[in-house]
Amino acid sequence: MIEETKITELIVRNAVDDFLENLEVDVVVAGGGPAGLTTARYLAKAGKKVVLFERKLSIGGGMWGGGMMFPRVVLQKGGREILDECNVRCKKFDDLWIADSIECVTKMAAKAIDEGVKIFNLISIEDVLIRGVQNNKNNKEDIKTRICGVVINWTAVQMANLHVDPLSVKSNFVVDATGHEASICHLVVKKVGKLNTKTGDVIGERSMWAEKAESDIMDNTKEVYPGLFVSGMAANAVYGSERMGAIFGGMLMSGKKVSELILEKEKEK
Ligand code: 48H
Repeated sequence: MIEETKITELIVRNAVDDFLENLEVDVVVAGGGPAGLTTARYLAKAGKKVVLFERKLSIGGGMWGGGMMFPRVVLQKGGREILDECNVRCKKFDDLWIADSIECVTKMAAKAIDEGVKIFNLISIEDVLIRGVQNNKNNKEDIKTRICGVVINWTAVQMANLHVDPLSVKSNFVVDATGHEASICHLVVKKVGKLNTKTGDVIGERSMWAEKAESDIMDNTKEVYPGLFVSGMAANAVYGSERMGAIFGGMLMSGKKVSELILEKEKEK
């Protein structure tokens, strides 16, 4: 017999259990676009406990739409190799590859989940947790602030503009993979302090120049504030580099790079 209240109980208990299991993690990834999915997948593969929060109903960010709704993305060699690991089929044209954007999102997400990434959709990161930590072990006065988690709420609460207080999740590191918006970096500037950019602020992205944007993104992928890293399009927005259009190799390579930087940082601890 299918009892309606049993369906309800199974859903609520299971979802709450998952939530409670992820209150303290190694890394929180903000945003489930190509950069966030790649970052999270590599970290989980390396054995880290990773949670990804996506504010929309579906993950995939700007990848679904390909280029101007033609469902294809272009990649260079480094990006194609990352897609290969997810069994995405690519066709080669000279030194570029092309892939179906829908196949990319679905297979990248499946691979990330298989590696152990926990994805929560419909949840927006609306603030960060900060703590003062001793910078120099010989000087108790030398304190620096560090990001050590995120403050979350249902996207529906934000959309309805309801006054509902949020909850939080602790982590060793947070990755801003929120795309053009760089929404976590913006809120850090507003509430916490200066980023390590030239102006201390989110500089903002520049007009399209694919070659330069794809090269800059690798330099821009780094720790932007203690405990906070930036990856994907957000990296170029934060550091004032160009946009690249529908070439996605940089997003994937940036996601891979940020995972390596975090793993190095974890070793230093
Ligand atoms: C939870 C959030 C929040 C928040 C935003 O936009 P994305 O696809 O970002 P990337 O960097 O993985 O990929 C960028 C690419 O899609 C793109 O736009 C390119 C290549 N543009 C080039 C050009 O010239 O235009 O994904 C970011 C995700 C989205 O799904 C957002 O919904 C989500 O982050 N997000 N999730 N809490 N505060 N803010």
